This record gives sequence, C-alpha cells and structure tokens, in this order.
Amino acid sequence: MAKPILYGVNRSPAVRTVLLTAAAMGLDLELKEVDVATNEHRTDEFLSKNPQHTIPTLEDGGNCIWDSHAIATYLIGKYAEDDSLYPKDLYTRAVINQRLHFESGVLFPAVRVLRVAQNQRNFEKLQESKRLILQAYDFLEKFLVNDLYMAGDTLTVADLSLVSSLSTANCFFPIDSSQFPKLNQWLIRMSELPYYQEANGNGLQNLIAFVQKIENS
Ligand SMILES: N[C@@H](CCC(=O)N[C@@H](CS)C(=O)NCC(=O)O)C(=O)O
Repeated sequence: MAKPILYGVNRSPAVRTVLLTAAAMGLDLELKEVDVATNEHRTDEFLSKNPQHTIPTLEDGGNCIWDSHAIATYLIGKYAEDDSLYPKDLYTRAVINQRLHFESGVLFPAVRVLRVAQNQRNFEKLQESKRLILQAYDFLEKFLVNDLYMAGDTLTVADLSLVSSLSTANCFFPIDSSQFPKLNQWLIRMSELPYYQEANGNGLQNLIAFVQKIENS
C-alpha cells in the first residue's frame, strides 16, 4: 500500500503536529517539501490539492486533507492500532477536541502575532502578543492542574498538537517555570518522548536557524 504523502516543511509547527502523530503511531509518511518561503504552496498543482494553500496537507489514497488537527485525527482513526491517542469515549474526546481548538484558535494565532511583531520590531504589537501568549500559558497551566497530560493522565493527540506550537512559543518567549511549573514540567515530559527530537526538535532548530538568517540579512 502506498504511504500517505505529507506536504510541507518541518519548520512549521502544524507540520510537526502531523510528524509527531505519525511517529507516535509508528506510521511511515512520505514527506514532500512544499516551502511557503519560496511560494511553493501557491503553485497551481498545490492549489488543486488545497485551495487554502496551507501546510500541512496530506494526500492519502487520492484524497487531500488539510489542517493539522483534521490530518492528525484522520491518521489515528485510519492507521493507529488502538484509539489511545484519540479515545472514542465521548467526554474524553470532547476534552481533546477543546484542546485542539485551543491550539488552532488561541495558541497558534498568538505565536503568529508574536513572530510578526518581532519581525517588524513593532513594540506595541509585541506587548499585545506577549499578553496573549502569557494568557495562553496561564490557560494551559490550568488545563494541567490535575493531570500529567493535556487531556488526562495519558498522552493523546491534544499533547502532540499543543507541543508543536508551545515549544515554538517557548523559543521566542520562554516559559517562566516559577510562574508556570506544570506547563514547564509537561514540556520537559514531552521532550523526553523517544521520537520528539526527530519529529519536533529538528524542525524547531530549522525554524530558529531560518529566523536568525532573516534577522542577519
Ligand atoms: N490551523 C492550520 C494552520 C496551518 C498554517 O497556517 N500553516 C502555515 C505555515 S505554519 C501556512 O501554511 N502558511 C501559508 C499560507 O497560509 O498561505 C493547521 O493546523 O494546519
């Protein structure tokens, strides 16, 4: 059977969510580079797969799916040996879905605003983005109040999604471990996953190098 094809580059947090999910399941993906920095996501060929021109985009059995959350949950449903990463229990799944929407609607946009403000050296925007990121850190600290992971005491897709953008945020606006001890511990726990470096750490390093190159040019 042909491997599912993942389009994107691992600098992107959303791409890393899919890489982490595949790694957690032991699923082999074929990674095809589509770099937004060189507009490869705007070609007619790519737009025919995803008119919204976002990475990650997945192609599997002739079907195209985009948005990391949709891709990750699809891959688990189709290829995972069991449902532990995305349990079918309705309440557990509702909590996981809330965390996924939080990543999509709150954390990822806050990181994006922070990066734009840093690039533009826009002080006012920077202050506002830091306020939003701190608020997101505070919410995440509260999500963890009784649990080791973002949706209970076992690893789920909620963790794999949130760690991609949280680890990115942490590079550009580090988490204060005295203010957010549980969040800091969770990030350490996540970084100890055997596949973390390959699926998230390498892309994060590529992103930092990419940003430094732009800043020095
Ligand atoms: N919520 C989306 C975000 C995807 C996204 O915005 N990806 C960025 C790269 S990190 C992108 O494709 N930007 C290019 C564009 O939107 O044209 C997901 O989780 O997949």
